[in-house]
Amino acid sequence: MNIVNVDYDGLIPNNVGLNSDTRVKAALEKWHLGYINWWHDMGPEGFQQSLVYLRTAVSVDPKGWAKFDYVKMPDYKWGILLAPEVPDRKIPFGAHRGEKVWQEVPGEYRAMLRRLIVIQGDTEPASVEQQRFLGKTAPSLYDLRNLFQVNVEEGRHLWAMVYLLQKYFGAEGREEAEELLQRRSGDADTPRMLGAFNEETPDWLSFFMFTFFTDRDGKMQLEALAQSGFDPLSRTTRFMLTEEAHHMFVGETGVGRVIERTCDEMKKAGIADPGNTEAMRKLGVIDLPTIQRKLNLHFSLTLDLFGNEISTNAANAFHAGIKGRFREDKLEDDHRLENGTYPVLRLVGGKIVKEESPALSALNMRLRDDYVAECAAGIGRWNKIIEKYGIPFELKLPHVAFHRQIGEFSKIKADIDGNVLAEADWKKKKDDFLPSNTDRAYIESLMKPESRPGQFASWIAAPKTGIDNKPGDFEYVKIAE
Ligand code: BYC
Ligand code: FE
Ligand code: FE
Repeated sequence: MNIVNVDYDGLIPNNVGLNSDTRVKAALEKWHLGYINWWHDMGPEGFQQSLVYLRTAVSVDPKGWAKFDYVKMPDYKWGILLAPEVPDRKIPFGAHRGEKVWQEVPGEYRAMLRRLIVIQGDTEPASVEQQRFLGKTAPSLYDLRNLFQVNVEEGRHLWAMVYLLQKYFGAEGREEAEELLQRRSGDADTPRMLGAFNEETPDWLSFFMFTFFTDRDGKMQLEALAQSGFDPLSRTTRFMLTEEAHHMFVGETGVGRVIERTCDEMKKAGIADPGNTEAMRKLGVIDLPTIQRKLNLHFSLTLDLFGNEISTNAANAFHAGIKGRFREDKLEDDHRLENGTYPVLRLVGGKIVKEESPALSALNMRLRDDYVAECAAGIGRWNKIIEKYGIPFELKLPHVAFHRQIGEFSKIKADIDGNVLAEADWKKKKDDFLPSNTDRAYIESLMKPESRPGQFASWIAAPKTGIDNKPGDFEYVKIAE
């Protein structure tokens, strides 16, 4: 069969030849029932009968892989799509560097691979659960559509991992696939696996911050897995990355539009001091210091997703050829890292210091550094908007030691500049750094739905262009009564 085109005939669109793989096909069709039940229970609240202008993957050709059309979300074609096989691909790093990539799970790495796939899989439905109430307060039909686009694609990402579990991990894999539908974000007894995916996404500014910061962790982790010597994992994550770009676009432009609206209102009202929160809140926009506090929260929560700075798990996964570095194939070194070192920020005698650590153990740190650099570039673009209005305010990334639950700095309290604080000082200053109850209540008060085509809530600017080049007043969601 043609690997670029997708078989759309069955229940599960795919380019993995599911029709001739009856065992896996039957397992997935059974899992599909559970998935749809999960979607109805934990997917977007309401709007299931509405027609949403969604993009669906219909090919894996990078030049034209998607089509746009009105779809009811439960009818979305959640397919299993692998990027085309790279002929003669070799394992790009680790002890097996240069050997032929694996098409089957190497026995010795089975447990490690399964764990990584399950963790990756767990985050996808978790994010949908976190975002499930946002539809009710969407600031426009354009944003509502983007939310649902992100949601259905995160659903597809779950499919991508479940396919690997069902195809390559036998009974254990089937069990894991079931459990992915059982855990619930924020649940006291059966929470999702990683901390940030049990947090709330209570409002749309959080949603935009989440898609900017947390989906970007998704991107980094997928990039690292796309390098994998286990070829089916590499191919499936490579295709996921094509979808991921839109999620980060939603986040970056979403926050950018909030900033623009705020600056515009400040200028019009002649408010010179960005710290004059009260005046800005009277105008129904989100003041820049509050945006900074939201940013501090989401950045710090997301840093925890990189795991410990020094990690044997990460070292083992690299050594095994299972999880590589960001753009491993573009890096020029021995790709084995058995000798080199890498600078790591550590806590030594209560102080934050940079230490050279064995490169292999420092791989989480390295991926996190690549991540921080991308975040910083995005924030630079947000600051350009503020600058354009001539407003004296600059958004900043907080120090990596700020507000951490995982790793070196989870044992201390630090401010956003990385100064270690005594517990009492932290308590006093916390509301300067993180959204306070008052901030949350204010933002919540703004969350009123706007469902007229082409109209936007008071606190956010219109986007520069439409989705799929649609005009400004396009009806992205036809809301069913
Ligand atoms: N929360 O050796 P360490 C996405 C545990 S997002 C709770 O440092 P490792 C998406 C750890 O499990 C991308 N526990 O860990 C975004 C270990 O426990 P065990 C998701 C944590 O393995 C938006 C112990 O601490 N994909 O796709 O080096 C929307 C020792 O830790 C946490 C992946 O994460 C935590 N944050 O690094 C939708 C890729 N951190 O096993 C989707 C797959 C660590 O000793 N996962 N622990 O009991 C991985 O590569 C790694 O598991 C991690 C952790 C990078 C997450
Ligand atoms: Fe995803
Ligand atoms: Fe995503």
